[in-house]
Amino acid sequence: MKQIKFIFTGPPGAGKTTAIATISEFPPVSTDVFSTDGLAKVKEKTTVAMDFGQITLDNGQKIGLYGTPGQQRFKFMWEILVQGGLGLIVLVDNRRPEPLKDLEAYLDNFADFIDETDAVIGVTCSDIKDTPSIDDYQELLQKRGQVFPTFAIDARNKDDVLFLLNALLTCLELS
Ligand SMILES: Nc1nc2c(ncn2[C@@H]2O[C@H](COP(=O)(O)OP(=O)(O)OP(=O)(O)O)[C@@H](O)[C@H]2O)c(=O)[nH]1
Ligand SMILES: [Mg+2]
Repeated sequence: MKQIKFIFTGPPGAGKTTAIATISEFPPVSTDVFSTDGLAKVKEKTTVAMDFGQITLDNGQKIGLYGTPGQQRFKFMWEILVQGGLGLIVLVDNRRPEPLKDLEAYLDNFADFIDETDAVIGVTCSDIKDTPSIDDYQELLQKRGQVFPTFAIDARNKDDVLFLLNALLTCLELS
């Protein structure tokens, strides 16, 4: 059975590297380096190229888990990473000043890929800041005519990340 490829994207600190590490069946390949810019105040390290992990479903299907860098300056990697991808997981960090705008920016940046595939959205860090609410995200998506499943998740929690993954598999009719 051929491995399928899912891509995790979203702003810096949203939890892409963490989510992949949480569910990968082997320690993921990581390209994190110490942050040298403003992000250093928020977290020590940032992804400069990609994350790569893997999970095998009960039916034997292997899913490659690819994480993009969040920072705009590594945007050139995004197009490379989506090649051959089957679905997109957008993580949004509710702690950031304008999470709804973050979501819009990532949906716009990955618009071509989403047109060909499908997406789900995970809102992280709602334990720290509970606004915007999931209803606010859904309202925005409805306005855009892009009604993707949206859930509050903690990227450190295996069940939460698996739930998101399963939602994407269901959308793609792979489960
Ligand atoms: N409190 C809280 N912390 C979270 C949650 N989800 C993730 N985190 C933490 O947020 C941070 C996310 O960091 P990364 O996984 O490196 O984020 P990233 O999206 O890969 O960031 P870049 O590679 O810089 O784009 C980690 O310190 C996680 O432990 C959550 O739901 N609640
Ligand atoms: Mg990362």
